[in-house]
Amino acid sequence: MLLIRRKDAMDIDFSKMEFSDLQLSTPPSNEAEATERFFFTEKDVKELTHLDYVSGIPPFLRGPYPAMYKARPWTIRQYSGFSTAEESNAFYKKNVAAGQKGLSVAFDLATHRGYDSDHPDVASDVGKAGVAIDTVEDMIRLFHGIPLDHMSVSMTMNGAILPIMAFYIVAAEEQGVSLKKLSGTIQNDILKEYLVRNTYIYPPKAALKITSDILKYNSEQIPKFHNVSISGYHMQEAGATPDLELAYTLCNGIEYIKTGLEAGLTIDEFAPRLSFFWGIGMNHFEEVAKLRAARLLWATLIKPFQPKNETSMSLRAHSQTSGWSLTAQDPYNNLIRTTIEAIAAVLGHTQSLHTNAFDEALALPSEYSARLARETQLYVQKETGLTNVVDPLGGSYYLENLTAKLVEDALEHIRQIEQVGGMIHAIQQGIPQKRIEEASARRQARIDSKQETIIGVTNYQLEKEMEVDLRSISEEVRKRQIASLNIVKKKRNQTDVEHYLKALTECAQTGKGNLLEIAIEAARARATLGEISMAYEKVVGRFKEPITYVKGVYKEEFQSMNEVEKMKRGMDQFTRKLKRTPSILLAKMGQDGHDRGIKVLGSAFNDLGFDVHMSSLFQTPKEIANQAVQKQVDIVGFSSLAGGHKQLTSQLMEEIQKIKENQLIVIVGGIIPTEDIPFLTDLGVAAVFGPGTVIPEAAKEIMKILLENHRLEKETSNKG
Ligand code: MLC
Ligand code: 5AD
Repeated sequence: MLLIRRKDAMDIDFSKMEFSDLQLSTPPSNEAEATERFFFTEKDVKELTHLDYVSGIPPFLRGPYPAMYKARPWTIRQYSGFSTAEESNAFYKKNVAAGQKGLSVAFDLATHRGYDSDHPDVASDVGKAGVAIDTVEDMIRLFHGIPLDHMSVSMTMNGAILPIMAFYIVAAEEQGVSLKKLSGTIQNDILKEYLVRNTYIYPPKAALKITSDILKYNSEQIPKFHNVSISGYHMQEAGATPDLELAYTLCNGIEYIKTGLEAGLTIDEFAPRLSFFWGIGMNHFEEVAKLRAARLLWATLIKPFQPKNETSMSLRAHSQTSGWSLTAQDPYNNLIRTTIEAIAAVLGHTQSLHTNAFDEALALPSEYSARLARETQLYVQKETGLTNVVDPLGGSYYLENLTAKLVEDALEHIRQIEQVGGMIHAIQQGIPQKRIEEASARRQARIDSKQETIIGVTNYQLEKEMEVDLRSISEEVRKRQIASLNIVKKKRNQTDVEHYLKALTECAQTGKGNLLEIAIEAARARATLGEISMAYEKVVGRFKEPITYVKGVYKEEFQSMNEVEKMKRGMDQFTRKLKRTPSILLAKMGQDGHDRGIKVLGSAFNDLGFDVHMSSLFQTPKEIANQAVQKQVDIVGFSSLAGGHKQLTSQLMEEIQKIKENQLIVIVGGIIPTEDIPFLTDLGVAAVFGPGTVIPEAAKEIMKILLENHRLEKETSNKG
C-alpha cells in the first residue's frame, strides 16, 4: 500500500502513518483534462446507480448466483468433436477422466447443413470440423458409456436441429434415462446463423417454426434442458465490437422470447432455460464489463414481460475464448492469450467455459493442445484464488464506468433494431450484418497498417516458424461413415421410415402437430439425418444468400499508405498494359460457411482497386470454375477454413483444366497447415496465404504473379 517512495523511507514510523499523508495533490487542470480518458476516479462513477447491487437477485449485474464460484465453480466444458462417433466418444471419456466437467459436442459441417455423409456435396466435409452423425446409431455410439442422466451435454446445432435433438432424445431413451433427468443445452439459435455463422438450412420463418416446436416440446418433456443458447460469440468472431455483440445477441434473445410466448408458453415456462454464449477476446476489462452489462440489460429487458420467477430474468452464460484472436504464427503464444481471456471470462462470472487450444489457427485441437487448453482452466480454478470472492473487480472506477458505457451503447443499438420492428426485420434489411462487416474491415485495416499490434504477426515475428504436430482427419472417415450408414438402412423397416417422413412433410404443410415429436418417431425408426431434414426442406425450401462486403471502410481506416502505394505500382503497370483493372473471383466451396475472411478480402481488394466478384457460399468446384469463366476473371481466390482445402482444390483444378485455353490463376487462403502447402502448389496453385497475411502484401504478390502470367501477355499482344 506504500504509494510513494521516500528517500528517508527507513525512518518512517509505519504504525503512526496515515494514508491521508500519501494522497496525491490535485493535478493541474490541463493535465487532468488530458488524462480524463485513461484515469478514472470516484467522480466517474458518482452518477452510477448500480454500485450497490448484489449478486443472486435481479438485475444480477454482479452474478446470477449469491455466492457464485464459492458455492460452485463454473463448468469446464471443452467444445470438441471430430471424425466418427467412436473416436469422439473415446476422446470425451479421456477428457472427463482428466478434469473436464461437461461435454460440448461439435458436429461436422455435413451434419450441420442436413446432409448424410454419402451426399456428393459434402465429400470434403465429413468428420472434418466436428463429428459426423447420420443416424441415431451414431448418437448412441457418441455417448456410449457416458450416462446422460449424470453428464450435462451441450450440442452446437442450429440448422439440423430437428434430427439432432430427436437423435439425442432417442439415445437417452435407449440408455434407459428418463427425459426429466437430462440436463444440457442445444444451441438452437438460428437467427445468428443468418447474421454471421451461416449453418442454416431453411428460410428464417420456417426455421423459427422449428424453434417454436422445440420450445414447446422441451419445456414440457425435458424441463432441465436449455433450449436456446443465444450466441454473441459468432458475432465477435465475425468482427463485432463488444457493444454490437451485446446488443444484437440480446435482440435475438427478445425474438426467442416472442417466439415462446407466441407458442403459447408463459414467460416462466421457458425463459429460465434460455442461456447465452459469449466470445471473450483480448480487451480484458471490456470483456469483464460486457458479461456484467449483459446480465443487467437482460434483466431489464425481461422485466416488462412480468415474470413471476426471478430466474426468468437471470442471464446465465457459456463463454469461449476467442478463436479469431489466436495466430498461426508463433502458436505457443496462444496459450498466453487464452489464459488472459479465460481470466476475463471468470472475472465476468461465466457459468461454463471453453478455452481454445493453441493450435486453433492451424487445425482442430490435437490431444496435447486440448490437454493444455483444459488445464488452463484447472489452473485458474484451483491455483489462483479467483473463485474465493464474488465479482472481485466490482467497484473499480474504470470497470464500473466501462460497464455503464457498454450498457448505454448497447441500448442505443437495441433501440435502433426495435425501431425497424425487431431483429428479424433488421436482418432482412441487412442492418446488423453491415455494422459487423464495417467493424471487421476497420479492424483488419488497423492491423494491416500496424496501428494495432499482434505479437508474432505485425511485430516481433519469428525468423523461422516452429513445427507443431497437428491433428489431421483422414479421408477414410467418410468411407467408414458411409459403410455404417448403409448397415442402418439395410436393417431398418423401410415402411415405418417412410411413414414417419411423410408425417413430417404433412406437418410442415399443414402446421398441425409438433415437428420434433414426429422427428423423434422417425429417429426411432432409424430415419437418417438427411432424410429427416429433406422431409421438411421439401416443403419450405433451402435458404440461399449472396456474400456481401462493405466498400470504402478498409481504405479509410488503413493509414500506412506506403504499403498501398507499393501495391498500386503493380496495379498501374497492369492497367497501362491491359487498359483494364485486374479481376478476382473470391470463392467459398463445400459446406464451410466461415465468411469473415472473404468479406474482409472483398472490402480490401475492392478498395485497393481490384474488380471483385464474390461467389455465394456452399459452391461446388464445378460451379466456381464456371463462374470464373463466365465472369472472365484473372484470378480465383479460394478461402478455406474448415479443412476441405486439399480435396476441394484438387477438384477445382480438375474442373479448370477441363476448360479449353484456360490460364486462370488460383490462389488459396485460410487455415492451411504448412505441410499441405506443397500438395497445393503441386496442383498448380500460384500462392497460399495463411491466417495473419497482411492484405496489401498479398495483393502486391498477386500483382506480381499476374504480371508474370503469359495469358496476359497474349491479351496484351492482341491489344497491341
Ligand atoms: C451453479 N449452480 C449453482 C451455482 N452455480 N447453485 C448455487 N450457487 C451457485 N453458485 C447450479 C445451477 O443452478 C444449476 O442447477 C447447476 O448448478 C449447474 O449450473 P449452471 O450454471 O446451470 O451451469 P451449466 O450446467 O454448466 O450450464 C451453463 C449454461 C448452459 C446455462 C450456460 O447453457 C451451457 O452449458 N452452455 C454451454 C454451451 C456450449 O457449450 N456451447 C458451445 C458453443 S461452441 P439447476 O438445477 O438450476 O440446473 C460454438 C462454436 C461453433 O458454437 O462451432 O461455432
Ligand atoms: N473441436 C474443437 N474446437 C472447435 N472449434 C470449432 N470446431 C471445433 C472442434 N471440432 C472452435 C474453434 C472455433 C470456434 C468456432 O470453435 O475455437 O474458433
